[in-house]
Amino acid sequence: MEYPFKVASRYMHRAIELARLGMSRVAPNPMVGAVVVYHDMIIGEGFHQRFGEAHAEVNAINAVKDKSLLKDATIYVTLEPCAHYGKTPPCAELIIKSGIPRVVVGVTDPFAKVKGKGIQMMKDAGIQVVESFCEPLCYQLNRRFFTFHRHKRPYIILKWAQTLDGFMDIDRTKEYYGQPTWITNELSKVAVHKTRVDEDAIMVGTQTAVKDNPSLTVREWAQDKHPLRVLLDLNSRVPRTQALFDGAIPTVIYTYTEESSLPNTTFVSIDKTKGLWQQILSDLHERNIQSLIVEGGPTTLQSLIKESLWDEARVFLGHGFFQSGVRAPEFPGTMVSRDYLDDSSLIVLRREIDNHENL
Ligand code: AOF
Ligand code: ZN
Repeated sequence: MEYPFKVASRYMHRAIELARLGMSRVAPNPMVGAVVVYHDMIIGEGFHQRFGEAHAEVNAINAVKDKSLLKDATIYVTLEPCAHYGKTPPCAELIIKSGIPRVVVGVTDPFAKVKGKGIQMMKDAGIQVVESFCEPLCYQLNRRFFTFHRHKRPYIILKWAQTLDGFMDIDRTKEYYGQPTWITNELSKVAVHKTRVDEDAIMVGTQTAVKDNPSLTVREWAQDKHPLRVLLDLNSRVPRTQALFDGAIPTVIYTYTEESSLPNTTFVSIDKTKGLWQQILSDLHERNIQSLIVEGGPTTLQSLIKESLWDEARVFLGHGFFQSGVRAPEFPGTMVSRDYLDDSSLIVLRREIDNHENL
């Protein structure tokens, strides 16, 4: 069906803007926005505001003062209206009952209980449904949620800092262990901690745990939750004295060997004969982890890049040169943004940006 794209896309963009207002309050639900339009006028707006509370469509329809206008209105929703009785009744049913004759949907809901059923319910009731409208934008809005449901794994964000000449670290001898090498600046540090607040889990490999002794907690940004800490220590080479074993926050450790339990720390045995990442990522999926930041080191990052198991890379680019040391990965994807942080910058790369169906 032809659709008046220019005008209509403005309403979908507004719905996306509204959806974003739910950021960090709705997880593990997606961010969703809705706009009700009557003869090119917005007569109601809403978004999913908090996990467990009303869905976007409910708030948008409730906001319409003169309900008699609904019988000639269009509702724009960033995500397919739901078809299931969850914490709230189905939105598709609400739309049908409201008498709205036209629905413009951004993207189909990948959640097994919905997945096309909401759209079908509305079509069966005689509603005109426009599907996949501004789909790439609506997909990007909830890329963590989509990756989690479609691919049964968390959305993977690679993060590293490198010098202008492409090094992540100097060649450190043992006496320099325990202190991360300084590449960027204070502002970058704040940005890293902000990133941690937004994601569900954060992982490092053996070498980083040994050399840097990271605690992987959020310290430079106000937080009410810390991401789950994940350590990849297959051959149990990280000393128990390192910060990751302090039990301060929940921690998962993947290892080939059987391990005793420690407070707040879960050891998960990896089967050497099966795919490593497959086991780790499905275990994280079972733990309801929708997004994972991988903060190094080079071996862990390269391994994920080689397997194409990543979605986004955030590279903090410092202002100096090391001239020798540990090489950073080549930029693996397409650059989508660059933010300047004093004399450093944050470069964001994506593995796939256009054809999201194949992600
Ligand atoms: C919508 N509109 O605004 C949102 C939807 O536990 P519940 O009942 O809140 O349902 C959560 C699921 O509903 C969530 O996983 C996703 O599939 C869908 N979210 N659907 O029609 C909304 N937030
Ligand atoms: Zn709903």
